[in-house]
Amino acid sequence: MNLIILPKSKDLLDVAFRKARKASAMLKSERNVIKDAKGKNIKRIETSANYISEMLLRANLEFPNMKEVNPFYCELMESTIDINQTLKALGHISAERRIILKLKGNAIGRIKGLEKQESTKAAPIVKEFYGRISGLAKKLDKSIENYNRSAKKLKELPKVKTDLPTAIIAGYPNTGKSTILGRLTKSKPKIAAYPFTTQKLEIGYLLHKYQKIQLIDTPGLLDRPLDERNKIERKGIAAFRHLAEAIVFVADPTMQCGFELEKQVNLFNEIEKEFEGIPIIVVINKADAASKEELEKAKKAFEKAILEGEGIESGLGKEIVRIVGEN
Ligand SMILES: Nc1nc2c(ncn2[C@@H]2O[C@H](COP(=O)(O)OP(=O)(O)O)[C@@H](O)[C@H]2O)c(=O)[nH]1
Ligand SMILES: [Mg+2]
Repeated sequence: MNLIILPKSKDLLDVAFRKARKASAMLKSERNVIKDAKGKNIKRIETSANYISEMLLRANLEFPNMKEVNPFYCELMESTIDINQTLKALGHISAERRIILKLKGNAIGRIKGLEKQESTKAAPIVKEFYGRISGLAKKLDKSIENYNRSAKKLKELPKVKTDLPTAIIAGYPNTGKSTILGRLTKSKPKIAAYPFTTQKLEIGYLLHKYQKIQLIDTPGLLDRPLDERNKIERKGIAAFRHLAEAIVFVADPTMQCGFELEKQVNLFNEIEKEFEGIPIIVVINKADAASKEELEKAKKAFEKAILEGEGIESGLGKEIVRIVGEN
């Protein structure tokens, strides 16, 4: 997500006042003393207030509307940030912004109302205005901090396409998931960080006729038993339910991956339960390297599986397109 990180109040004010000084100095001097004082001091107020207001407004505008967020991201947001606290911080920021704009209007009004002989009264009005917005901005620091903490986390959410038909790849480490993704999508996968795992998602796109299908490998997520995860990680895993039209489960019959077939079957059963209703395509990979016995055993364990070794594009690619690509 593209979100602004707000400066602390001190920095916000420093920049605002510097911009105000500059903008007012850029105005050409007026011969008429009161006109000159009014023009320059109003410029200082306008420039400083508008800058702060724009920054604060951006935080509110850029933050996603929770009612419109895609369910996948919604679930990820719920498990990575405290949404209520963040919305409260944004509410505070928005309220203070409105007060700053009101103070701006008042101060400008007072300057405009000054009489001819009152030109020296303009600068003190600005000073008073600066003092008041400084006080207001400082009170915002806690909310800015809370908002920023969430914004930083949201900025790190993976950029997956929620509008493309998508298949998620699962299976124990070293069963060949990345290899399959690479072969199916032919281009180097995009890498995206995902909360709850130190590893990165690998995202590739399978092109079939006019259709583009998103394939996501999920190292660190769907590659070990779910009961080893804490509640928040489970939510991060469950979020894929909103994204996946199909799951590709990769099994390794050779034991080269280091996990017995029974364990792999258990993981399959867990995933099937977790993603109930979403079709799972099982791939028995490394068919080229497996012995006859290993293959037979794997085929028995996973009925209806697709065998893969060489020529992966053929069977699996077609099956993904058949299941995922029809809508
Ligand atoms: N013999 C054979 N080896 C494979 C096959 N697919 C992957 N491998 C090897 O298995 C190892 C793990 O593959 P990788 O794609 O990184 O597995 P991942 O951890 O599931 O992503 C690598 O050394 C691959 O070269 C295959 O079809 N046949
Ligand atoms: Mg991998």
